[in-house]
Amino acid sequence: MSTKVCFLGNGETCKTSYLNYLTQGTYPRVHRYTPTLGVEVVPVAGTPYVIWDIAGQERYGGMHDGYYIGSNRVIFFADASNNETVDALEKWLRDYKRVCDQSVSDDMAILLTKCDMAVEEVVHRCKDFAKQHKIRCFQISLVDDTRFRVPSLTQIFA
Ligand SMILES: Nc1nc2c(ncn2[C@@H]2O[C@H](COP(=O)(O)OP(=O)(O)O)[C@@H](O)[C@H]2O)c(=O)[nH]1
Ligand SMILES: [Mg+2]
Repeated sequence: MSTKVCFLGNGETCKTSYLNYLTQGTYPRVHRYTPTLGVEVVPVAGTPYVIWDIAGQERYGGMHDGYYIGSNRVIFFADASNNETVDALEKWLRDYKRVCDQSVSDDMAILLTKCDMAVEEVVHRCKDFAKQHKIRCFQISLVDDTRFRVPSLTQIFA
């Protein structure tokens, strides 16, 4: 049995970068952004996890709800330098729960990305959100992963 994991969050919050890090061990090329179109479904070798990397932009996101069906886990992404992406977590959580109404907070995690350029206030607001909803929050950076450790999916959903 495989475990479906949805990646949700605004555009440029490192969903695809984290996917590539997990599956290929590659680091993002900063200043190079390629938006995901629709959804990419990628298994993580040696684990039961299959990632559904879903486009964050409304203009490519015609059928978000459809992508959530049958999801077992979810990771919400926000950018530690961008308040808007933290504000949007509320919407992403609501969207997801509308479809996956049995989900519990253990099935969910927040990755607060780009901590190499974190703004303190943004980090605080994200932590508050996580606490309020009892969702675990990990602060990561894919360009400085010695300072901000990047967990594997197994570590996230331990
Ligand atoms: N500063 C910083 N930039 C990052 C980091 N990880 C990824 N990026 C950049 O941020 C953008 C994220 O893009 P992407 O992963 O495609 O975001 P997605 O739209 O959520 O899939 C890219 O331009 C990356 O080069 C990071 O840890 N720190
Ligand atoms: Mg993407």
